[in-house]
Parts: sequence; structure tokens; C-alpha cells
Amino acid sequence: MKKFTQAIVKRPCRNMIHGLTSAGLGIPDFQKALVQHDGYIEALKQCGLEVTILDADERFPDSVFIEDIALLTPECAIIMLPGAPSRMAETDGMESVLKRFYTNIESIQPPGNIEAGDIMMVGPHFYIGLSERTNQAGATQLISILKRYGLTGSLVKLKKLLHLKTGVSYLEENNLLVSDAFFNDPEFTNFDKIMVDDDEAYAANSVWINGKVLVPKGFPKTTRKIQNRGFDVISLDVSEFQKLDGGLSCLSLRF
Ligand code: CIR
Repeated sequence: MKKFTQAIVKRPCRNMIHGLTSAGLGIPDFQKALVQHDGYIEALKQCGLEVTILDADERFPDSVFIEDIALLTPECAIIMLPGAPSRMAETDGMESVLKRFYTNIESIQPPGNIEAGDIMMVGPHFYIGLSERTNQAGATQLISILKRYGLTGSLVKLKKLLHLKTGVSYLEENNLLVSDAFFNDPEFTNFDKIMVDDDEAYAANSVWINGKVLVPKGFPKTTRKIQNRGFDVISLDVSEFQKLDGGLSCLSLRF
């Protein structure tokens, strides 16, 4: 099943060691991060994607987490406005990159803030997490932009998690990978849920791409559950990005 054809990634920068984090897992090893990023790019290619690789940008320690900077839908691209002050200007230059792929490019304006790690696409509907990075003004703007393109959005309140997709991932065909934080959330009652145990919570951020699922390495129970649903799993070591609270989805834009 082919749905996505393209991906955009941004190389990690040396300054990633100064990235935002609450993980308490230590400082990332830059060389190791480069190797893990190479592996990630290979996996995207294995899923049939053509990968555009942007250069590292030392001004922004967290810029490898490019997912947060734009929402790419089949109808339009929307440039976000991150809520983290150190990440706000990561959007510079994004428009010229997106112009290669999109004619319809929109953007979130102040006082709105959104990081696209808070947005989960389920067909033409977009779930938007209200978090410390994404505010009501940003979500309202996004919903009205989506509406102009025949798409819809709804809000999900977050407790504790960094981003919506830190705790929930859509694996297509109604399959929803959920951590405890969302298991009983009324927004998600009608999905066929795959429960992620608390001791594997990081694996709740896994990524469906064209029938395969990228799952972080070292989470055997979640890996097995996803395989049992019939998915071909690609396990990837992303330990250096986990140290910065970043998951697999954060490392690319897929469209
Ligand atoms: C941050 O705090 O912004 C980065 N250290 C991690 C961003 C992770 N992005 C994501 O979950 N989409």
C-alpha cells in the first residue's frame, strides 16, 4: 500500500547536545546520532520514499526534529510556529524548501503556536493536542486553514506529555497505537487500539509508512503487538534522539 512518496529530514547538528530535554538520559553522542540518522534515512528509503536531506543548522540544537516545523497534507503545506522560544525561528527557509513540492503554502501566525508533533493525521481529519507548545489560538487557526482545503480538525487535551504523538500514533486502517495516557480518551473510542505498556511508553511514537511500521529498537512487547496486527516492522536505534525527548516521527516530514 503506497500513500507517501516523499520525506524531508534535516541532519543533526553538533549543537544538538544543547537541545531541549526532560528525559534525564544524559547528553546525546553526536557521532552516534549521525549514524542513527543515516539508518533512519535508509529505513525511509526502504519504505519507498524519496528523501530530501537538509543540511544541519548549528543555530538550532533541536532542528533535527523537523516534523514539528510543518504539517504536510495532500492538499496544502502549513508552516507551524513552534511554542518553544529556542525553536521559533527553525521555520526560516522552510517555505523555499516546501515550494519544491507545494503550491499551497500556509502559515500559523502569532499569537498562535503549534508544533506539528501535536498533530495526528487520520485521513482527512487532524487531531490537535493542546500542550505546552501548542495553544488554543494556534489550533483554531489551523482548523480554519484545514477547513478551506476540505479537511477537519479537533482538539485533544494533553496531560504531562510533550506532544500528542509522544503518546499516540495512527497506524492506518483504524489501528491506533496508544499509551496509557490516551487509552480511555473519549476522542479515540472507535479505534482498534494497540496498547503500549508503561515500561515501553517511548514506543508509542512509532511511524506507519506505506504498510511498514518504524518502531524504536529495544521495545519488544510493542514490536510484537504491532507485528501481530500484520505489519512489517523496521526496528531502529534512536537512543541519541530519545535523550532529547524526540521520537521516530519527529525526525521527518512524510507526504
Ligand atoms: C523539543 O523539546 O522540542 C525537542 N527536544 C524534541 C522534539 C520532539 N518532537 C516531537 O515529538 N515531534
